[in-house]
Amino acid sequence: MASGNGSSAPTEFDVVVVGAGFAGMYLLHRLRGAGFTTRVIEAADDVGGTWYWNRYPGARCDIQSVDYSFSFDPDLQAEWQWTEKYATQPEILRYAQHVADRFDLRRDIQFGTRVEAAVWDAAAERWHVRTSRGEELVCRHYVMATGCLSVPKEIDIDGADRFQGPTYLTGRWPHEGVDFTGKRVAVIGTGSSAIQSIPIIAQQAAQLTVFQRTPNFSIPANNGPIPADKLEAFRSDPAGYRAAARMSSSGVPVVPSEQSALMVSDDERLARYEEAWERGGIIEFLGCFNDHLANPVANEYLAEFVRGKIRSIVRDPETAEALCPRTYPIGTKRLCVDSNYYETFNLPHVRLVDLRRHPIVTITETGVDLVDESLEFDAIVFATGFDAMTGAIVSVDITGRDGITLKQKWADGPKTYLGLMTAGFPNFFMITGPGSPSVLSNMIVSIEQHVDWITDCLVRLRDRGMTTIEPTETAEAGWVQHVNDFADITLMPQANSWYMGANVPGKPRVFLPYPGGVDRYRVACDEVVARGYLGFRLHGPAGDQCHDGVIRRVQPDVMIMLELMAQLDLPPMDTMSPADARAFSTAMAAQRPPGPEVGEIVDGVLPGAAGDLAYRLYRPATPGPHPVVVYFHGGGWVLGGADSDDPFCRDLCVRSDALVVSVDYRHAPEARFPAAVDDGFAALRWVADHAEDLGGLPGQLAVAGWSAGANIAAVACHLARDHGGPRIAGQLLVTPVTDCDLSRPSYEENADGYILTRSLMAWFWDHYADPADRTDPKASPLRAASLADLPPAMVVTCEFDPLRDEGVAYAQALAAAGVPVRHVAARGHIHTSLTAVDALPSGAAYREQMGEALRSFFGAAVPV
Ligand code: N01
Repeated sequence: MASGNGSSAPTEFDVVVVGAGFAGMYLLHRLRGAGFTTRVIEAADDVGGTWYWNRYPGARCDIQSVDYSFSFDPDLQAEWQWTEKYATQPEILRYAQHVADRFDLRRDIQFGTRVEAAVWDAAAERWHVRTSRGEELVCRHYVMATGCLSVPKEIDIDGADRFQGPTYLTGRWPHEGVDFTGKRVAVIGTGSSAIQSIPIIAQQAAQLTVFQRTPNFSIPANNGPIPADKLEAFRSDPAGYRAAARMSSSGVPVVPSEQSALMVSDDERLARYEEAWERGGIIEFLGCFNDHLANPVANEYLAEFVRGKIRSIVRDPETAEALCPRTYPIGTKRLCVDSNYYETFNLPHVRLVDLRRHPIVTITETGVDLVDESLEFDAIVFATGFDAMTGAIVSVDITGRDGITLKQKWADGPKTYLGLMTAGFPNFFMITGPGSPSVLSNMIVSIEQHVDWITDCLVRLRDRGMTTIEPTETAEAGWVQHVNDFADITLMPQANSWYMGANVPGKPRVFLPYPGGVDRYRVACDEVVARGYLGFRLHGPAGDQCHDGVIRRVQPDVMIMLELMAQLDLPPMDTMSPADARAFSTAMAAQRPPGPEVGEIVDGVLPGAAGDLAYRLYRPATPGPHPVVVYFHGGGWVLGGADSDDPFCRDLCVRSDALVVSVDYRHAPEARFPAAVDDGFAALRWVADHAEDLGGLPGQLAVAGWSAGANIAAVACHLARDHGGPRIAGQLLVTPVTDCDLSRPSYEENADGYILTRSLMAWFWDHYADPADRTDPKASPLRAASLADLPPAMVVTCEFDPLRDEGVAYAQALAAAGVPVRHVAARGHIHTSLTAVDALPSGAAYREQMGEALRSFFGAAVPV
């Protein structure tokens, strides 16, 4: 039973929580309501967390106050009135104190106490928690609600402790405030904390010198009363407003733009930027087009717009240029929100020192020595940031199963399942931990979601007689992979940001928060529960339970595309006539990005097996002659034409530096098997014979194809081997059809939901070939009597493709027959995703390998 008095006697609780910020407070409230005995340990002498410690002048939230407030209690929502659009630190702290009073939270919070260590006792299934007061608390569940930006980064500037005057850390500001009147003040750092405090310090100081190592992008807060439309939207339907926030990407109910910054005129783009600049809001500003964080060109438009604003505000051109960020994409470091930051540099007593040009040698007793100048100060403010996301968690010595500490486990970066738990540490939870949306979202929304998830979890465990819960290694590794995959399709990893741990010397460079959005994240967390706590091991007197698995395996950009397609509710192609299916696929293709520029595109006609066939030639921009790739398009032998894989052919042309000749063939059902392969072989021969005329290198010929086109490419290699040539240097088979057997496991696993379904594949086969013909090696090359003496191959298969296993089988059969073969298995991809050039960035790495393979077929020095 809880004593609730903070006495030194060992005391047992259901749950011990570290931290009494917004997360710890709401968790205490929920756990109490669910009947769990709970003790919260807090280092400060009151509630508030971040807003208790960060009292520097000008400290405000960069999320609007209406959004940055609890939603769990309608009465609390109704009674609290914010005074400004962006609340000040004192007002937010008052709000936290009001919440503590209103729900009588303080009686279960032990203030002025740090947790120093926590050790898991496997036999007793309890955590032993030691505090700075020498107490030992015992609990079944242990929760770190310590915030993401709560441990200041160590000051890593030589001589920092030599300075004889007062020094201040923005994250540990004196409660009584600081009067800089008449003082010569140095501010080191230009992150959010500095950008907010500099204009206020400048109002008091006699001289202010700002030391900047890396400039930040900042937009004006345009603070004032809460915008009337926002207030009205909230007041008229608080529940609906909060529900929209929970299912938004950022935790703020903003309707995101669906338009690319590249798809509008320069004037329209600029007008949109001006409007967003005036309106303010980091989410709205970055989101005024949908690709600022994904497309470098779009990003640079926005970055240059902000640089233009800086130049227009700051009068001294040299200072203005120094304030313009250039070394990372905008938004990949937290965008700052300011009130008169850039204007402050127009004041005569304010100076900017660009540390890239004038580095600090040391801090001295009286000031700062630069390489080329000594400066004297009365006070120094360090606005040097935090050991973000992991710093506070590993600052407690946490020891899990088998004596492994969390510091050891996270030596190469944090590993969590959903940012909520970590394998090897049963019954240990984190609120807004690494791997969750946390700092990329409105923290209050993310805090409420985590608290609700954890409380519901503990209730379910109790109800079902389970005493421990812990993620499996498989589930955790899968989630870490998913977070990295998501980060990799954005520009975020390009910055040396605290999101990457890059601000702390020696910290592993890992993307820390989950970049997939609050909405998707919530869906994943709920799905884990709905699937019987997928990826968690539950244990207790009632028995053991483990549904092991990975919650998100499809590549994130592919997942988003599938979500969008599901919303469109398109009719299945296999319910259409071939003519309608062709019209439909042509209409879909018209929506694609065009693919890269090539040197030249030429359309022509060549003789097929029974009449003329169209071809489209893609010539590299480099000087020729070039090796030649004969390419066969996908489309299940029913759809498509010489130009239907245009973006992919352009991409192959650029990456392989080869001439790509995409040749058409007769389609089913009008021309059934073997018309397509006969045409394919005839086209191959014609191209081989006319290579020089086309600008190709004679004898430097390869084939490539995708899907049914890869089937034709593979069969063409058999026919060339068996019927006197031409000599083929290599075959690139992308998700090939190699066999007519539709019962392989990949057909079972991926029967539905990944665009190429089992029924669509059956529809293609039915149009293409009679059942009796399908086992013919010209239809099912895997069934050929021999695969020996075929050209070297690259076979690419996709994890979520019904055709995966027959592709794997073909690669294995080629290898067994002595053919040099490289099999590339594209993790998390579907049948159609690798050819979606520019639409799905996660496929680019595989296309690069395809380009390398083609070059290697022609003898270039690249590994196959
Ligand atoms: O910290 P930061 P912050 N020598 O890490 C510089 C949130 N927040 O406290 O970039 C010289 O952003 C460092 O330079 P560099 C918000 O999420 C929110 O300002 O490493 N300089 C950088 O300029 C924010 O992102 C609000 O080259 C050194 C600065 O110190 C996060 O907290 C307000 C240095 C640190 O900037 C952190 O913001 C405040 C060295 N040795 C904070 N070491 C709002 O809600 C570091 N620097 C508005």
